[in-house]
Amino acid sequence: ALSSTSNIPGVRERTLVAVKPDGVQRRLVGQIIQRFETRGFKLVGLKMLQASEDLLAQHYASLNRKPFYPSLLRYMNSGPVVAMVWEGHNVVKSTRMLVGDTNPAEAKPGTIRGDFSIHISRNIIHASDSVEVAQAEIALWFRRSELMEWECCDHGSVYQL
Ligand code: IDP
Repeated sequence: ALSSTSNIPGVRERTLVAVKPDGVQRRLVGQIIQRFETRGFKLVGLKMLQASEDLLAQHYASLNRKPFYPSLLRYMNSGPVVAMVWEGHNVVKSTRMLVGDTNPAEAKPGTIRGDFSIHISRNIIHASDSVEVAQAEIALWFRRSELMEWECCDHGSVYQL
């Protein structure tokens, strides 16, 4: 049964999610993880860390000319973050939908940002915005040995019988 359900295209897609320092401070880690679990996605990596300036500079390299870049790095470096890798069909796009608009004022109720945050400079969570970016971000944040290969027992119920 595992081999047939694993043939669904893109079922091994992965994305990087990080609860930012404000989300950790506000004790939202559990509720955030619960949304991904109840949706049916599979957790394949999880750790708490204090992100270094070097890691953050690489992670946000594409934003390094933005006026908010210095304060963004200070914010992300201000305390521990919880980084995770979630796996499943279409997980990158579905996660962006779960997370909501970058600006919480635009994020719909029901999304993580829309339910738990107010201002763009403290929007509690990061999620990769494309499959290619996700691959690069996972490689940046996690060692291969920190990523688990495992089969969820409910795989067939989540995808197909
Ligand atoms: P994303 O996190 O939704 O992918 P990006 O545009 O990649 O959005 O921006 C990365 C992060 O930079 C945002 O999540 C937010 O924390 C911060 N940021 C983006 N735009 C602004 C801004 O105009 N003011 C302050 N912080 C911002």
